[in-house]
Amino acid sequence: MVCHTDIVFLGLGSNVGDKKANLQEALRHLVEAGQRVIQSSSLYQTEPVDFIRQDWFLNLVIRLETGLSPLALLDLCQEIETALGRDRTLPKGPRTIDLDILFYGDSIISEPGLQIPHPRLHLRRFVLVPLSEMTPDWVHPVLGQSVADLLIQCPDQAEVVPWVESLGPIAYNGKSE
Ligand code: PH2
Ligand code: MG
Ligand code: MG
Repeated sequence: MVCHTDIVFLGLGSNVGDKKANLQEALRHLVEAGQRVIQSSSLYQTEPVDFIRQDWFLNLVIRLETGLSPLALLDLCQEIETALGRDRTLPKGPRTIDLDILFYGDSIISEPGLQIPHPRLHLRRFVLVPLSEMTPDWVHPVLGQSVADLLIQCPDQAEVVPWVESLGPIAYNGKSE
C-alpha cells in the first residue's frame, strides 16, 4: 500500500505549569495518534509577544510526516490542547500548550479557522529561530523567501534564548535526523 505523507512544521509553546512536561506530553500525544515526529529543534525560553503581561514561554518547532489532511491535523492539535487543559478564555494569553501548524508542505490555505502558512510566523522570532535552526532554506510559499532570510528581516525584538536542557529521549516513531 502506498501512503501519501506530507511534511509539516508545527510550533509548540507553553507558559503555564511545568512547561517542559507539557511539551513532552503534547509530543507523546502526537506520536500516539500515529504522527511521525522526525525532527525537533532545541528548546528556547522566549519573551512573550503580543500579550506581554504573562510568563515567558518555552517554545520549539518540530517536523512531522503526516498522513492527515490539514483540517484533520488541526482537529488533532486542538484535541491535544484540550486534553492538556488548555483554557481559551484569553486570546494570546497564558496557555498550558499551544500547537500551531506553521507549514504544511507548500500548501497555501485560507479558510475560516485555518490559515497555512501560519499568518504571523514571519513576524515572530520565537518561531523563526527554531525553524531556521532546523530548516534555514525552507521557502515560505507565500512570501517566496527562505526561513533564514525571514529571520534576518524580522522586526520582532523579543528575546529568544536557547535553553540548556533538551527534551531528552522522546518516543519518536520516526528516525531522528
Ligand atoms: N504565543 C502566542 C502569543 N505570544 N509569545 C511567545 N514568546 N511564545 C508563544 O508561543 C506565544 C507568544 C499566541 O499563540
Ligand atoms: Mg500560537
Ligand atoms: Mg494556536
